[in-house]
Amino acid sequence: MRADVPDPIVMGVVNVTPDSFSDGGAWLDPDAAIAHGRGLVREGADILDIGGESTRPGADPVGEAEELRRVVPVLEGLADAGARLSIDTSKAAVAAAAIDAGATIVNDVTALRGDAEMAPLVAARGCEVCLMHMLGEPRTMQRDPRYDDVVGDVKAFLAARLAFAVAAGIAAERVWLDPGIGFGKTIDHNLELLARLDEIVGLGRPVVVGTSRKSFLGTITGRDDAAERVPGTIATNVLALARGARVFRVHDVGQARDALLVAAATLRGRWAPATTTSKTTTSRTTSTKRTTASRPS
Ligand code: HH2
Repeated sequence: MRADVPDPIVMGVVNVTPDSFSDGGAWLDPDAAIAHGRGLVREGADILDIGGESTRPGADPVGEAEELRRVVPVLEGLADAGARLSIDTSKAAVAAAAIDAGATIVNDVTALRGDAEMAPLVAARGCEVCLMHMLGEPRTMQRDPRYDDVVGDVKAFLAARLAFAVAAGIAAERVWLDPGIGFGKTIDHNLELLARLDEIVGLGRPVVVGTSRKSFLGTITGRDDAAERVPGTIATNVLALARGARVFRVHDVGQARDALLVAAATLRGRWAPATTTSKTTTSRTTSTKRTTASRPS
């Protein structure tokens, strides 16, 4: 098989939260979060996705002032880190402050449904926006989720949200789409979405996948400790790449990046050597940085 595979884009997760499912509390201190983000860039992150509110199943919402207090110093501290910055929020005021601090991507897990000011903000500021599918809301989303056909339903939802964004003045070229793995989905739903991801890719926009360390991987492999779910994460990333996904949201950047580069080279039947630039401090592997653009069209 030889395929025209675009360069995978690695989005490293920086959770500035006390309660994220896999690393809650680890980076709540701004200096620790900034050091972590810089480490992810050394590991090869093209984008850093900074979030101040957990969306894990059952998570309680966070107030705007607290979310701002968590993320703004971290964004400011990472503005010169060497990666594009993404803000993981559904609040327009948080997104606006993040854009002022250097973010150029808004990752909205409500797909512009959570705050009526979000679509006009993204349109006016000209940033990229990731629109994610979620059934229900984080507090209740894992209570017996049901679909007619999960892939058809998620695809129709994303098409409708893309149309909404465009009608609100957001250029279609700036919209990324995400099936929302784990957001109101059973294990079977997640696997079906990954197996048929090419149907979501068929919408013609860059597809983001966020499987990293998620609980369905732990259930399949018997790994209760989220940090031990990296091989499972990588398996899903490589399969998603083969089905056309473009952006990979991961906690373990160096390992995912290496797997994606080798998988992309294999699918293409050609490769280019990456340049070793530094050793990472966070995962003890040799880190390299590519020079590819991280702005999909
Ligand atoms: N998953 C999480 C958060 N944000 N954004 C997108 N676009 N896609 C995802 O799959 C996605 C996301 C959940 O992961 P994490 O941030 O590690 O956990 P928490 O929400 O508990 O902070």
